[in-house]
Amino acid sequence: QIKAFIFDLDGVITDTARYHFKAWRRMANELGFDFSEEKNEELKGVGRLESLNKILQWGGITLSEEEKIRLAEQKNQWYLQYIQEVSANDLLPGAREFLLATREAGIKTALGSASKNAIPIVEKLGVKHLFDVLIDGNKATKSKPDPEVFLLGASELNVDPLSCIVFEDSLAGIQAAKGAGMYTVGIGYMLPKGIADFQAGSLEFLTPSIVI
Ligand code: B16
Ligand code: MG
Repeated sequence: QIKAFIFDLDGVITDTARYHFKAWRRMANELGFDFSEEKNEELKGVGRLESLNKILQWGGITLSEEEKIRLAEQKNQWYLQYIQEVSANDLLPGAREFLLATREAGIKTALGSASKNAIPIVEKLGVKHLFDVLIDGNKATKSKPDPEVFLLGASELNVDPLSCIVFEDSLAGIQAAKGAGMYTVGIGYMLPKGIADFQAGSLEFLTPSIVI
């Protein structure tokens, strides 16, 4: 029996990927190379330092750990500037309604994000109170595809991982959810076919009873 829904943030509740892309690209450009939006797909759901390592590899650049930390910090400063203006208008279609319907159906809700900035973002979006539990990149130390973020969500909600459904837009995130033994709902159009147990373009035309 399904007791909880766990939601990824970026790509499911809101679209912060474009701001991450803008900031990482600015950093890459300063280092003298560029990368495409298609490549950016590989960074979705992946933590900050892992993302940086991938980008540096694409640019064929090797740096010391201190230099990497400095660059990751610089990228985050730019990212924080870009997300200043985030408001309820930036919720993806149907996100708020789906969260409300989930709670009305008596199903618990958790946020399961790799982002260290997830909590200020859900505050700006005005949906923080719709989550029973918030797991972000400060609580979860291992990046998706490690299942840690979702297992922590289940544990804080006090439900069996097998009673949870995860809503995810990224490949790393779907792999993380599967590793946690959870049923997966893929959101968006970027996932390879057949990866998630159930696939939908957005939360807009979903109801909790369709996915259970
Ligand atoms: P930060 P999610 C992830 O969020 C993003 O998809 C990913 O692109 C980003 O690098 C990661 O958070 C870390 O974000 O730099 O803010 O800590 O999809 O797991 O909600
Ligand atoms: Mg995501």
